[in-house]
Formats: sequence, structure tokens, C-alpha cells
Amino acid sequence: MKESEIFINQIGYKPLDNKNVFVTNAAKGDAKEFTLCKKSDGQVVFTGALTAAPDDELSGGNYFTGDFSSIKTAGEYYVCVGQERSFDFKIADNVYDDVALSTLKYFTDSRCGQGICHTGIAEVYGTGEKKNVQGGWHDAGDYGRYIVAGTKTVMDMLLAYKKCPEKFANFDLLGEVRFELEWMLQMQRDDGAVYHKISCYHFCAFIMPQDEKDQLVLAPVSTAATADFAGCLAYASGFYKADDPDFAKKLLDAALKAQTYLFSHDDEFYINPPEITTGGYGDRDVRDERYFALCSLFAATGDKNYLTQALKFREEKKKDKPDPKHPWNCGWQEGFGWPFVAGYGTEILLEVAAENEENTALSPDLIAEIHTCIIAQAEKILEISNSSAFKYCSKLVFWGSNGAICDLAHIMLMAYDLTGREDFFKAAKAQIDYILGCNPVNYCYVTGAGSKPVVNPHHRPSGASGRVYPGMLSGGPCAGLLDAYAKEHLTGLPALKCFADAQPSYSTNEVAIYWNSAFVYLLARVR
Ligand code: G3I
Ligand code: 9MR
Ligand code: ZN
Repeated sequence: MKESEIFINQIGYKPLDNKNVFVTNAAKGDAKEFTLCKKSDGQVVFTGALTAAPDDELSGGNYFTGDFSSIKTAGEYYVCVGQERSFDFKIADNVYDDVALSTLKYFTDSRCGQGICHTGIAEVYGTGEKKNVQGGWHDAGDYGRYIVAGTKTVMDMLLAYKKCPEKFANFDLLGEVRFELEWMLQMQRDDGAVYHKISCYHFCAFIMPQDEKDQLVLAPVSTAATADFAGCLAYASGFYKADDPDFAKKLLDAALKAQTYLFSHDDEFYINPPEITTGGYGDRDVRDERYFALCSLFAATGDKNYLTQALKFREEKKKDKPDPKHPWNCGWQEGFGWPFVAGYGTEILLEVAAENEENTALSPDLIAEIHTCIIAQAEKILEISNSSAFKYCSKLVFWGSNGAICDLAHIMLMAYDLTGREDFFKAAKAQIDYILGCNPVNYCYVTGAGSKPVVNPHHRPSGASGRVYPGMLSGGPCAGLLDAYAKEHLTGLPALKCFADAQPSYSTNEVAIYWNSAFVYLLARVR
């Protein structure tokens, strides 16, 4: 049977969720309606209208949509349009529990040293020195361990845990995060600066981690890594204070030492030296990293000088000319991405304000400005979602687009927290629906989940073992066609179809710890 062109969330919906189905024009044919049927006996429980979805460039347009939000009864269902039938799905309260747990277990699976891997002593690039660094999560489809990537990941996980600890009842989140933090601590140089990454000099073939035995190298230190390290460790220290004060102190001391280094050094931008060709994670603007570090140290120590310094970066960056390519830009972006970490700093300031209303350092004017900025950004993101066929909330489809929409949803959730506006919450949830099946290629982008999951991720352990690891979010479409496979197979397609479930397509089908963590955050908040 040919695959149907009816797109639903392949896992399902919670009873009170908005529930939308999407259909291509071809599948719709002459039909004006869709039916919702019970899986057990085919009984029609609902008939609804199909209306034209907004035409947008990213999906290519010409889609129709139907709404069955009114059906709240738990059960298993499918949707029919004419002769076409969708994948089966559930309506249930706990419908996302399994996928949520599998996306967390991916971190345990990604631990370096879980098997016996990467145990060699690293060269410190350009110095003739050697240093023993062990642990941390393998970054992605490759086995590098990168500070800026790890920071974003840890921050997403801790923010999710902070907002809804009950969602992690069956997973030791703090234990898992600690594994990464113990590695990060080893990445600091004696003077406080932090090495950008540890990896081999080059990416290896598709082999298991224990078979990558090439020389390890610590790349030069960078401002981005040092500031991210400071922000991340200062924030993390609060989570371990009660149960392990020594570890908490170690984290905070390391963060303070990193900040001392930052105060006395100009920006050091990272760029791979010619001998090292693994992930670059270069960032030409580290004002947001410096802001994040300072906000976090202010929260951890109460020292107002950190806040004053942080706000200088915020003000300075606000004066930048708006970038027309980033329509949500309001002069200052509360970003959540490996190169955009301002949102983490701001989120920490809001936590301080909420937990300590007496905190006079945070003036009402500042808090009001922060609120206005978040809501303005979230409204622009919401507008994009509302004008998209699949309620997709970005206008840009970059490398890692599936992670990026989770990060944009995060901003809408910040605005939801401030305003209680349901439209922000629902648009955030719609990104989960997109990822789990409401997308023009009809994939469930999480491995091991749904009826048509990704099965050929660019992930070395999956490729080498022949067993696809579960719980991994594929990077998703990338309109830039940035690998040879994508160029060969996807040229000319609308942006949201620029996806290939093929192992060689690293720019569309790689996985990464920080895309998973963005998804973990979103799922924890909306499920
Ligand atoms: O931010 C700019 C935007 O301003 C500009 O308009 C746009 C135009 O192309 O580019 C945007 O930058 C993108 C950048 O990511 C930031 O999001 C680049 O296009 C894009 O090519 C770049 O991709 C990164 C990729 O490495 C290549 O450097 C991904 O974010 C990043 O996730 C990925 O990371 C790799 C590691 O290097 C190695 N390990 C695997 C990992 C995942 O694939
Ligand atoms: O596997 C690598 C992946 O993790 C990176 O994201 C990607 C881009 O830097 O590069 C991949 O490695 C490829 C290399 O760049 C070119 N030769 C083929 C490699 C994939 O096997
Ligand atoms: Zn390893």
C-alpha cells in the first residue's frame, strides 16, 4: 500500500491538546471532510471539515487541515480522508511518557567511557603538554566533546528539571547531568580559561567509540567556552548544594575562576587550527555568552557587580541593527542555542526575581523591560506559526532545524509563564506535533518512536552496530543542502522537505545532545 499523505502526530495527543490533521491536496481529492475512527472497530466518532492551510514557502503550500480537538476520550484512533487512512495514534494522558524517557536514556547511551572508549591522554594543542580528560557525552553522530554544546545541553536539562521536577520521577536527571559536569571541570586550564573541546584531530569512520583510538587533542581555549562554562557551572552548583555541598562548591569555585579570567582577557574567538577538523562551533559574537556567565554568577553569589556588568552587554547588543533575517529580533534575542545563550542568562534573572521579590538589584524597570522583550519576541514567533501550514514556528530552516523550533518554543513558553496566554502554549505544543509526524515528509523525527521513525541517522554507534539507538531527535530539514547526499537528492525541494533519512546526510539527519535536550525541555513543559 502506498504511504498515506495524511499527517498526524504519530504518537498521539493528550486529551486536552489541540489536535490537528494535515492532508495534501492530492490525498484530499474531492473530499470536504475527514473522519476520526476508532482503531478497534473502525467506528466513526467524529467528522470534521477540511479547510485550506495557510500557503507558506517552507512547506510548498497546498495543504489542508482539520481539527478534532473536541475529541477528548482516551483510545486508539486513525483519520480517514476519502480512501486514505492515516497511521494509528492514541489519545491518552500518559501518551508521551515512553518517548520522553527514551530521549533521556539517549544521554546515558552517549556517555564517553560507558564502554571503554577515549581513554587515551590528550595532547594540549600547540604546547607539547599532555592532559588526562575523561567522560562527558559524545556530542552527536561523532565522538567529540565540545564545551559550548555541552553547556546548552546541561542548561536545557536543568531548566526543565527546575520547572517540572515531577516529569523526571523515573530518571535520575541530576545524576546524568553530573556526568557531564565532572567532565567539564576537567576542561579548565590552571589560569581559569576553558579548552573549547576535546576530540581526535579528525572525524573517524563509522566505527564504535571504543574503536576510535586516534590521538586525542584539547583544542585552544576560547571566550565562548570559558563564559559558557562559568554560566553553566554557577547555575548547576545550586542543584547539588543540598545533597553534595562539596561538589556544589567545586562547581562554583571553577565558575568564579573562569569569570576572573574573562574579566582580564579580550575576546578569544575559536576557530579550528588547520590540524584539527572536527566540529568548529565557532561564534563571532560572544557578548551573549559573557552576559549569561555574569547573570548566572550574580544569581549564585548575590554580588551585584556581576549584574551591572551583565547589563552592559545587554545594552550594548541592543544597539545592533536588527537583522531582517531574524524577524523575531527586537534588538536583543533571548536565544537558546549553542551560539545564542542570552536566554539562559535572562531565565536565571527571572528565577532570581521570582524567588526573591526583595532583590532590589533587579529594578522593576529592568524586569518590565525583560518581560516586554520576551513577549515581543514570542509574539513574532507565534505569528510565524499561525501563518504556517504545519504551525511551524520558524522562517528559517537551518542545520538542526528540529532543535531550533524547540528553542523558539522555549521562548513562547517563557511568554506563556509571564502572561498565561494559551496561544503561546498551544503553538509551543504544535512544535511537538510537527516533530512527531505533522510535517510534510511524514516522519516521526525521533528514533524508535511512532509509525514511521527515522531509521538511518548519522550516528556512528547506530551505523557501526546496525542497531538504531532509540530516543534520538534527528536534526531535521536543512534548506542549505550542506552535504553531498542532500545536494544530490534534495535540490529544488521546499525547505521543509529538504530532509533525507539517509546516513550520509549529516546536515539533515545527524543527531546531537543539544537538539535532544531542547526537545526534552519542550516535552517536559507541555506533557
Ligand atoms: O546563525 C546564522 C544565520 O545568521 C545565517 O543567516 C545563516 C545562513 O546560513 O546561518 C546561521 O548559521 C548556521 C549555524 O549553524 C548556526 O545555527 C549555519 O548556517 C550552519 O551551517 C551552522 O551549522 C552547524 C554545523 O555544525 C556546521 O558548522 C550546526 O549549527 C551545528 O549544530 C553543527 O554541529 C555539528 C558539529 O560541528 C560536530 N558534531 C556534530 C554536530 C551536529 O551536526
Ligand atoms: O560525521 C561528521 C559529523 O558528525 C559532522 O557534523 C559533519 C560536519 O562537520 O561531518 C561529518 O563527517 C564527515 C566529514 O565532514 C566529511 N567526510 C565524511 C564524514 C562523514 O562520514
Ligand atoms: Zn568516548
